[in-house]
Amino acid sequence: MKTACIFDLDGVIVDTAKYHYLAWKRLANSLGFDFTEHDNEKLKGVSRIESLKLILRLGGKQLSAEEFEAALTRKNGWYLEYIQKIGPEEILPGAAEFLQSAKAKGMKVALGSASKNAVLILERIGLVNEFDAIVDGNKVSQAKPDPEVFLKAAQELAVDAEQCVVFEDAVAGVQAALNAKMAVVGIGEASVLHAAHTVLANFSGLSVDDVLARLPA
Ligand code: B16
Ligand code: MG
Repeated sequence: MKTACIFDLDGVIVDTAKYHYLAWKRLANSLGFDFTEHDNEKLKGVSRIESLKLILRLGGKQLSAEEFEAALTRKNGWYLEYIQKIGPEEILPGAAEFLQSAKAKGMKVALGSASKNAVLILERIGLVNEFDAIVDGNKVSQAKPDPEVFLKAAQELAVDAEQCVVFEDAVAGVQAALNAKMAVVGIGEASVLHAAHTVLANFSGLSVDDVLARLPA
């Protein structure tokens, strides 16, 4: 029986990918190359460090260890600037209502995000007190598709992996949930997230019962 929901943050609860993109593009431009929205798709769910490695590969650029650290700090500074303005209006369609439907059913809810800015974002959008557990990029050492973030969330909720349903927008995140032996609902396009047990365009008009009915028992 499914008794817990674990939500990814960026791309599931809130659309912060566009702000990550603006900050990475600004960094790439400052290093002398461009970074397109198409390339940004590859960064969804990918940790900050792995994202920078990927961008540098795309730009054919190498940095010393000090320069690499400085670049991460610069990018995050710009990202924080961009997300200063976000509020509850940036919650993705139906996500807050869906979260409430899971809680009303007595399910436990956790956040499982790669972002080190997750708590700040949850505060800005007014959802920080809605979760029974928050596991973010500050609490894990292995990036998705490693299952660490979701296994830690299950541990904090005191439930077994098979009791959990993960909601993920990224291919790496779907794989992380499968690696954790959890049920996984993709949020986005079925053609991209085909490994998930089921895929929704978004949460609009759906309750947790609607979604549980679409999962294998
Ligand atoms: P930060 P998620 C991920 O969040 C984003 O999808 C990814 O683009 C970002 O690089 C990563 O968090 C790290 O974020 O720089 O804020 O620590 O989708 O796992 O909620
Ligand atoms: Mg995501």
